[in-house]
Amino acid sequence: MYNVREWRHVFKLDPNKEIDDELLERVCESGTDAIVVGGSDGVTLDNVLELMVRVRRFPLPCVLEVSSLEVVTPGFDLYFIPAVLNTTEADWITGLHFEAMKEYGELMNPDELVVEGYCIANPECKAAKLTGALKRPDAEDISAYARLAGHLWKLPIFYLEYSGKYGDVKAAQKAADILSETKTTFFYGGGIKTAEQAKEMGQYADVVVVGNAIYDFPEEALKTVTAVKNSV
Ligand code: 1GP
Repeated sequence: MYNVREWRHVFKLDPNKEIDDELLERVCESGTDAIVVGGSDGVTLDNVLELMVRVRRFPLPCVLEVSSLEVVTPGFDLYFIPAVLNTTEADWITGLHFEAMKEYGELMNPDELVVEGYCIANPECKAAKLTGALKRPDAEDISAYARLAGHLWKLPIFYLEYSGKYGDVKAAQKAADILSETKTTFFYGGGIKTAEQAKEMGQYADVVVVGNAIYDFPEEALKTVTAVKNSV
């Protein structure tokens, strides 16, 4: 069984975006610790399955980040289940999770399920609009959400999500301090376009997530793996 605590870097691939075989091979052989399949828009069972089969040819963990019940399918190593800490809509905290347990609970292997406590810090991103996380948390709020995830709920993952926008490094540093005393793994994702940014966030986050840059700036995105792994 894979242990996210040992990871430093992951690439998040969007099933709704095109990636050719050559780039996919370079991404999967880059030394990244895992591929997370997930997105907020146009994610279907068909495009999830297609991407899973292509990633599966490579010997690294392949994770589905579940954004809707329709795309849940066997075949992934792990299933990341987001619970949005800073939403006002209960559906995104326990509502959809309850439906999933009711519908598929008996079929699921609990060892493969990993809850991510999401703090969505960029209210302009699609995930924020979709889940009703519309108030921008400041650094103090982010610290409180980190405590909520790490100290109170003791979740496996705290995910500071700035999707599409590079985040507040000081806030990440404070969250890292808080979570260093816990068993919660700190994921940072959002707006990483360069190796320098990856290295900067990699000083604080346990795991740095790189998404859009794979499609927009592939050469630079590939350099983020070594940058994170060399950051301390
Ligand atoms: C999105 O955190 C990930 O869920 C990565 O964000 O696409 O901005 O790299 P970017």
